[in-house]
Amino acid sequence: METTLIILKPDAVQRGLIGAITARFEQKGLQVVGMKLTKIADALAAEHYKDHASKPFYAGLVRFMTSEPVVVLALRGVGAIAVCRNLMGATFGSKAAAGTIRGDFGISNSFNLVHGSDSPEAATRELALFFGSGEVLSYTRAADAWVYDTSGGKVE
Ligand code: IDP
Ligand code: MG
Repeated sequence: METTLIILKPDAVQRGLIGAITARFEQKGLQVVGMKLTKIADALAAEHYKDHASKPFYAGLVRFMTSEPVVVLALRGVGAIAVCRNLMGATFGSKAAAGTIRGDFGISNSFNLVHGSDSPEAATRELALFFGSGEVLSYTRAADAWVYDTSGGKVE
C-alpha cells in the first residue's frame, strides 16, 4: 500500500469540481485517508515547489497556488502514486488524454486542476508538509472487501 498527496488546485475549487475530481479517485478504488480545505501560505508553496524554483513559470505557479483555497487529500491504495498520476493525465490540459482528470476538465498549461506526488520520496515529503500527526487516518472501508481480492491471503 502507498499513500500519496493530491492537491485540488484553486481552479478546481473555484470551478466547483471538488466532488467530480474526488469521485474519480474514489471510483478507482483509492481510499481517502486525509482531506482538508486550506489556503496555502507563500512559504509552504515555496517549499512544496522548491524543485521548480529556477523555472520560468515558478513565480506564477506560487501565486496561483496561494491565491484561493485548495483541497489537500491523502489517498491510499496499491501503487497509489502511479495510479493517481495516470488518473491525472499529462501536465498540460490541452495535451492530456481524454478520460484523465486534466484531459476531461481542463485545457490550460498552468491551471491544470490537480497536483499529485510523483515518487515515494516526494509523497513522504509532501504528505508531511500538508498533514500534521493524526491527520492521516488508518481505517477499514467496508467496500475494500470488493475493491481488492484477498481470497488468496494477499491483496490482489
Ligand atoms: P506535474 O504537476 O504534472 O507534476 P510539473 O512539471 O511538476 O508538472 O509542474 C508543476 C506545475 O507547474 C504544473 O502542474 C503546472 O501547474 C505548472 N507548470 C508546469 N509547466 C508549466 C509551463 O510550462 N507553463 C505554466 N505552468 C506550468
Ligand atoms: Mg510535478
